[in-house]
Amino acid sequence: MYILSSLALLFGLATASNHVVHDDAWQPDHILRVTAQNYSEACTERYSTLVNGSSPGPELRLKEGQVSWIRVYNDMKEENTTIHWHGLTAYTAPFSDGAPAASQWPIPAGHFFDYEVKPEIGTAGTYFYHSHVGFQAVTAKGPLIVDACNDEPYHYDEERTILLSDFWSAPDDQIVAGLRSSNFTWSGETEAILVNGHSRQQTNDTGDCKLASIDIEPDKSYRLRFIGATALSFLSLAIESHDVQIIEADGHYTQPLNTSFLQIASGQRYSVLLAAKSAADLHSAPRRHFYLQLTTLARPEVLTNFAVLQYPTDDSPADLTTVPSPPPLPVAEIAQGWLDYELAPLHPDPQFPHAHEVTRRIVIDVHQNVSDHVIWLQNGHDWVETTPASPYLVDIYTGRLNPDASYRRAVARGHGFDNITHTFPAQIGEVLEIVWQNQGTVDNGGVDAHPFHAHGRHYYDIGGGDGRYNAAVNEERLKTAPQPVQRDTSVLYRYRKETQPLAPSGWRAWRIRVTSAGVWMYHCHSLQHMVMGMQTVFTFGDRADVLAQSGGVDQAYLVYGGEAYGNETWAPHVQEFK
Ligand SMILES: *[C@@H]1O[C@H](CO)[C@@H](O)[C@H](O)[C@H]1NC(C)=O
Ligand SMILES: *[C@@H]1O[C@H](CO)[C@@H](O)[C@H](O)[C@H]1NC(C)=O
Ligand SMILES: *[C@@H]1O[C@H](CO)[C@@H](O)[C@H](O)[C@H]1NC(C)=O
Ligand SMILES: *[C@@H]1O[C@H](CO)[C@@H](O)[C@H](O)[C@H]1NC(C)=O
Ligand SMILES: *[C@@H]1O[C@H](CO)[C@@H](O)[C@H](O)[C@H]1NC(C)=O
Ligand SMILES: *[C@@H]1O[C@H](CO)[C@@H](O)[C@H](O)[C@H]1NC(C)=O
Ligand SMILES: *[C@@H]1O[C@H](CO)[C@@H](O)[C@H](O)[C@H]1NC(C)=O
Ligand SMILES: *[C@@H]1O[C@H](CO)[C@@H](O)[C@H](O)[C@H]1NC(C)=O
Ligand SMILES: *[C@@H]1O[C@H](CO)[C@@H](O)[C@H](O)[C@H]1NC(C)=O
Ligand SMILES: [Cu+2]
Repeated sequence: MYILSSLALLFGLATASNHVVHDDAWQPDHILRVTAQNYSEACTERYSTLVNGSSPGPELRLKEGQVSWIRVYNDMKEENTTIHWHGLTAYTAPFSDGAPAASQWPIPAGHFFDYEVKPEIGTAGTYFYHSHVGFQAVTAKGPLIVDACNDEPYHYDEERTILLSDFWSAPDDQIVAGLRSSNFTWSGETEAILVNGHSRQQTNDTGDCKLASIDIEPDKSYRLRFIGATALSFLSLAIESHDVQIIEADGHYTQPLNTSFLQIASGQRYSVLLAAKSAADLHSAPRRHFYLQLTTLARPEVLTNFAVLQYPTDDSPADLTTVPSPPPLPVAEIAQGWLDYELAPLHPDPQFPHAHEVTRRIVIDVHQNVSDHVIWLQNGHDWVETTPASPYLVDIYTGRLNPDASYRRAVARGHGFDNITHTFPAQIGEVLEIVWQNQGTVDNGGVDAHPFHAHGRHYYDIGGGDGRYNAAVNEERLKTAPQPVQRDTSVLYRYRKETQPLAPSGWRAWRIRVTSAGVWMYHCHSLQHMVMGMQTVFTFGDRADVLAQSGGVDQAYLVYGGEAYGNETWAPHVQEFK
């Protein structure tokens, strides 16, 4: 490793970063290798994008306050890839958020990229990583756990990670082509709900797929980390004869909240405490395994799948090829607005932005329309990876995108949206209230639920409800509720299956202090909806704010396949920012 002191900086600014060649003498903290290959899940072989050869990929454990370098190899033959560290506020290093066309050029096939990831102090909790390109994240993902540098506030003997995902037998390219086609072809509903990559639909299925088994021991306490890494499914889950206590949502500790079930949407995470049964109680129980039952919510079809919570036994462990029928628990229905105005932060946050601090309210109407193809629109606009010619963050550094001019246009239009750059620009110091307003589809008034996810800093989730958002009414409701929790993904419920075209049918409201300069995607986390345009981009700060944070950057990052991206014969020229 040597320092490139002679490299000319693009903007002649003092820089906070070191210029380093990541050659053979340099070691990343973690390595992830992305491939595309045939892979069997749910008793079916499918051509899938995988991390380290499996789905989910390996669990990463990072420490809060500490920089980790994660090298991601794109070992595919044709496709681009990126990895997004879902839930981490990735503003300590530009280009490391993993959002193609927003914060970085994608990693070309045959290349690799070194991500600089630093979880902030106070963000210990449950996350995941996933590709942000096309439909790859249906399989290309894995758990990411941030460990605390000090004592955790809750105590437990052991922990288990439970990552939930979806399965389609059609490959990614076929699903994307169908969704983007003028001859629209829906992917179909999920064919299986996978628990840590395992699922079996029927006892009589042919193949060696099995139910997932989660081993626990009597008299111990467990932290179960649930990760909603589904592509589409919004799930209800419950464990036979075990109640749990929620202690964490999206990387933030909460006041303990007892519940007999969880609802978890694509992109959300919850940690719960589970007290295992005592040896004495188990002795009188009819069996030593209990089913975890998962049901899809708010979709035209209901799918119920299972996993097993297994206590030690000498004679009769659960047969993991037997699918319980009928389901041991009642099949769940949706609880609209679940935990809204109920979940409380473990410690109230003095930074919570109150109503009188709000500088701008941005209402984003979302609905589906059919033009030359079927699209999801935000205030009349769809956004997909190919919308900008080059990534916005790159354009801010090169001066091609002027967030200031974009901000002035957006404010003049009154929507908060700049229709030239297709961004929602915001200035540092603003306090935004962002309202996602659900509407019936233009053709038949259909309504869907959408898990909206924010990159960058988390927002305060100030609630949700039916109809159209009314700030005064919501403010009254907040007065009797605990302080809102911070989250990175929350559900825009639909409240009904259909209404009149464009009629308001549910809202979700967020507040955020604009502090971290950068380019942050705000989007529905359903992969199908993303492919159909349900994505937006916020830019925080102007060019000077971005440069003040990072210093100048090299050309190496500013072109597709540039010198910051390594390959078989090229050691990447990297800037280490923090
Ligand atoms: C992924 O696989 C590579 C080798 O293919 C290995 O070096 C690396 O440690 C693996 N990553 C994790 C997080 O296990
Ligand atoms: C993957 O499986 C399909 C059919 O299941 C087969 O046609 C194809 O050749 C396989 N691809 C590879 C790379 O093994
Ligand atoms: C990979 O990304 C580049 C830059 O965005 C784009 O031009 C190219 O078409 C992409 N390749 C594929 C196979 O999608
Ligand atoms: C449209 O898609 C359907 C379903 O995949 C297919 O049967 C039909 O042939 C397609 N039509 C055209 C014109 O491509
Ligand atoms: C498998 O079982 C399901 C119901 O559990 C039944 O509908 C189906 O016909 C069975 N398939 C075969 C091949 O026996
Ligand atoms: C929550 O559950 C725990 C453990 O079962 C119990 O001790 C506690 O009293 C419950 N709290 C409430 C508010 O019900
Ligand atoms: C829906 O799409 C049609 C066809 O592109 C267009 O004429 C109409 O204005 C759109 N309506 C809305 C509300 O977006
Ligand atoms: C942008 O919006 C303005 C005002 O709303 C409108 O006059 C203009 O035509 C729009 N431009 C584009 C490219 O959509
Ligand atoms: C590897 O990267 C270097 C530097 O960007 C580039 O000149 C070279 O063409 C790349 N090799 C391949 C095979 O893409
Ligand atoms: Cu959606």
